Amino acid sequence: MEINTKRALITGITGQDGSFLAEFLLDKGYKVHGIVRRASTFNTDRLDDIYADPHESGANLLLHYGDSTDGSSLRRILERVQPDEIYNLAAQSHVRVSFDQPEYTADVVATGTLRLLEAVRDHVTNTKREVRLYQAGSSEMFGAAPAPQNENTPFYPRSPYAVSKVAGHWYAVNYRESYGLFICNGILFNHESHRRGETFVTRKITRALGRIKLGLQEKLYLGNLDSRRDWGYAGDYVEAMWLMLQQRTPEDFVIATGESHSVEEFLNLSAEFLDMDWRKVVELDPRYLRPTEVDHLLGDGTKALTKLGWRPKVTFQNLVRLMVDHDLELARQEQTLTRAGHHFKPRGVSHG
Ligand code: NAP
Ligand code: G4F
Repeated sequence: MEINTKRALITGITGQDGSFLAEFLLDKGYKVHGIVRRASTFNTDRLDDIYADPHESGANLLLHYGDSTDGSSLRRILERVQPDEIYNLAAQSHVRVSFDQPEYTADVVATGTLRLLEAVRDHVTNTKREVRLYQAGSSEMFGAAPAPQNENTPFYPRSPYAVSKVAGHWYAVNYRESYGLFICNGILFNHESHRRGETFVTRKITRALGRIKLGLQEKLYLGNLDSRRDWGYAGDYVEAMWLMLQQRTPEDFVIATGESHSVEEFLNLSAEFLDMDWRKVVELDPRYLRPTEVDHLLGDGTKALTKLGWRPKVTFQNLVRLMVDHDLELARQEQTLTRAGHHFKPRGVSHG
């Protein structure tokens, strides 16, 4: 671990990216603070490996209750933490769900970003400290814009989620230009891992095929198999977030692999690793179709390579492999427990 005296604050620390980023920054010697929203069950599973009881001295990961819909909590946390770097990752991040909950999505993703920017603006004015902020933008903002997409491609959002991310992006640009704040927009293409939420298509596939392979589940219901995504590995992408904030001047960057695959290709490769024929177990369920789809996302990450020296390390094949292996192991554990008499209830109906 490197020696560092910097403090980072992560919103959305309990999510996939938040957990990878927290690990990455702890390794760099940062003191890491995270904002956790209150839930009736524990939502910190992804942090279990790095979380230490704050009563123990030397804990470098500290969690605070707060919510992107609650500006006063954000302001209080800023005052308490006095961060050098802020990573705004909090979001209702599911595109399909955003069609069901458009107002809530806008409140968290668009107005939540604005609340944080306002809090940072006042904090910087009052304390004269330099605070650097990373805003989690998304390739969904490109939506229907033809591939490949780069920093100069005009946005054409196709969901309430994407519209909200576009608003967050432009709020961030405006606060950078109006108040001279150090803010970078990362425009990240899809990135996955064994910690990906189970209602996103990649994890939904690897989780279900693992369970079907071991006889724990019969069918996998999916929506559109034709859309193409530029899928990378989340562990690689959090480094790019950090690199952006280490530059001399704040700029926006596309982060992508430069390679796209269809959902069907992801399915094919996952099934191939498991020696299965997915056509026998996958069925279409229109519930998983979107009113407006994004057909093809393919990023051009030339600027990130040139200016940040960033390139992805994990290939598509290795990404699928690591997710399939992880989820087959999870299914094995479930099978062992089932054989020992533990009863697993079916998972609830989801919009995933
Ligand atoms: P994720 O796994 O869905 O995590 C989202 C995080 O936001 C979770 O910690 C969640 O808390 C938190 N959150 C949700 N609503 C909140 C609220 N009202 N107040 C405070 N926190 C809230 O998403 P991810 O994949 O890690 O993505 C991180 C960020 O990057 C998101 O902004 C996402 O939109 C964006 N992004 C992701 C990708 C991708 O492919 N993964 C690509 C481009 C952009 P709970 O754990 O309690 O739910
Ligand atoms: O895995 P997805 O839900 O991810 P999507 O919509 O691309 O969004 C993710 O990536 C964005 C970056 O581009 C992030 F900003 C966003 O927060 C999120 O992380 O769906 C991928 C594709 C879509 O075309 C969808 O229609 O898979 C298709 N799909 C087919 N069947 C399905 C399903 N998606 C889901 N979630 N569930 C299905 O059953």
